[in-house]
Amino acid sequence: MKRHLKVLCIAGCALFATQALAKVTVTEAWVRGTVATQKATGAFMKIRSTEDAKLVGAASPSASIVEVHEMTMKDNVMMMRAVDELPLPAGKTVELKPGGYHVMLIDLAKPLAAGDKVPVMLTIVGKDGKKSTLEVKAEVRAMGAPMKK
Ligand SMILES: [Cu+2]
Repeated sequence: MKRHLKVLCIAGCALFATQALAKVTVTEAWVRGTVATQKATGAFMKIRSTEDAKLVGAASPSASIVEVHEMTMKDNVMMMRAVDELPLPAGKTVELKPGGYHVMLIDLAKPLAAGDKVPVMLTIVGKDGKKSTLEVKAEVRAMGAPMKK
C-alpha cells in the first residue's frame, strides 16, 4: 500500500513539475515547555507563503491531538477556539504567537523540556487547492520564557 502511494506521488510530481508551487517558509518555530502534569501546550512560528495559501491542519508525533487555534478576548476572558483554516496571504508573514493564533498540542506524550525539538507537520493548501505538508522542528523554550520579538 505504501509503495503504491509513493508511485502515485512520483507520477503526480512529474505531472505538475512545470507548475510553480507555492513556497512556504516557516521561521522561529518554538513550543512552550511544560511541567509534568500539563497535557497541552502551544506552538508558535512565523509563516510566509509566496502565494495565497491556507494552513488547514497540523500534526505532531509529540501529541495525539493537534489543532490550529485562535485566542480571543471575550468579556475580559481569554478564550481559545479551533479554526478550520488560517489564511496565509501571498508575501505576508503570518505570526503565530501567544495571545493570537497558535498550533495547539493536546494530549502530549511526555512533558516538553527546554531545548527539546518537537516536529510539527503543517498541512497547507495552495491557491490551486493542492495540499502539501511542511515539517518544522520547533524548539522548546522554558515555560516562563518572555515573549520575544
Ligand atoms: Cu489553544
